[in-house]
Amino acid sequence: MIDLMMTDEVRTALDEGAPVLALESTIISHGMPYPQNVSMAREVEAIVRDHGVVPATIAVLDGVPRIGLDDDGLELLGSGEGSIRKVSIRDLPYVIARCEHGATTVAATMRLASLAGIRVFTTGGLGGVHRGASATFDISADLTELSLTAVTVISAGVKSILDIGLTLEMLETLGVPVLGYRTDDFPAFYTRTSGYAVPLRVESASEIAALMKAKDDLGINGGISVANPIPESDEIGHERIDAIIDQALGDLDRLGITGKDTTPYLLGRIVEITGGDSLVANIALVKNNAVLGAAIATEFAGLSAR
Ligand code: PSU
Ligand code: MN
Repeated sequence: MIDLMMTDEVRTALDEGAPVLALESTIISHGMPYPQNVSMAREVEAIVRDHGVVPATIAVLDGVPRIGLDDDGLELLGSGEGSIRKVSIRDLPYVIARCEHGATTVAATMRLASLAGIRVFTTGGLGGVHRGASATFDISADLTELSLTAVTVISAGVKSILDIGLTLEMLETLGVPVLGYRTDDFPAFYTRTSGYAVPLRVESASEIAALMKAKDDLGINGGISVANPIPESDEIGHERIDAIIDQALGDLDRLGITGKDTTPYLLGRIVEITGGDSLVANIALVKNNAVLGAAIATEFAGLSAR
């Protein structure tokens, strides 16, 4: 088994069966500008602690998978963009073997969380099927990982830089429960609605924990996607964000950017075009997801203790 380096706080909580919530690091290194990314990471950890749950931000530093980071670790991830590789599943063995730093995507964070024994994980947005994927085959490994690894991932849905309809179809094919938290409409990150119906609606964290347990008891592999809409007060309207996303996608095409650089480029470009408004929304929805993630981790720890 690979050696994982855990903070004392995380190790103690896991030993005691106390709730732990995993947090991802690509969102820090490649999803937001410095220094807002580092303050976001610190604030999210504080929110999780305020809810009585131990936060475990996950990344690879000097080739060592880290489960829980100290302040210096967060600062390094946030400020060292060029030297920090974006690490999805396929990249994990590479950065570990080469003793490099890596910021983990949803897929890679899920896998490391699961190896550590953590079952609940909060992020901003999920990767998915990119627009035009019928030609490019660009489908995030986040989706395949959700079919394999038993971690519940709380996100604000899927950005319309992706093909939301195809992403939902793919999740159905992969057997992944997609739960809308108090919503009938699948959220689209900056907006509370996408126009696509949410496959399964839930009302509470305890309902989600019960569903996790039922899935375990059935022996069904894989994770769960919980879609939690951005708070109304932080939403960016459809009229505005749709046009901006189209503009950013046009710029992407013109520059010929493809593959793993696609999502980081689009996120950065959207921040530029909105004059920072998209960043404010992004930070708000991550905090909102952390609150729900902490509640689910608490409920699931309660069920497991019985
Ligand atoms: N969506 C966001 N912010 C992000 C990402 C997605 O709103 O930071 C990141 C996540 O780490 C996600 C990854 O796992 O992008 C997906 O990248 P790719 O499509 O290359 O798999
Ligand atoms: Mn991709």
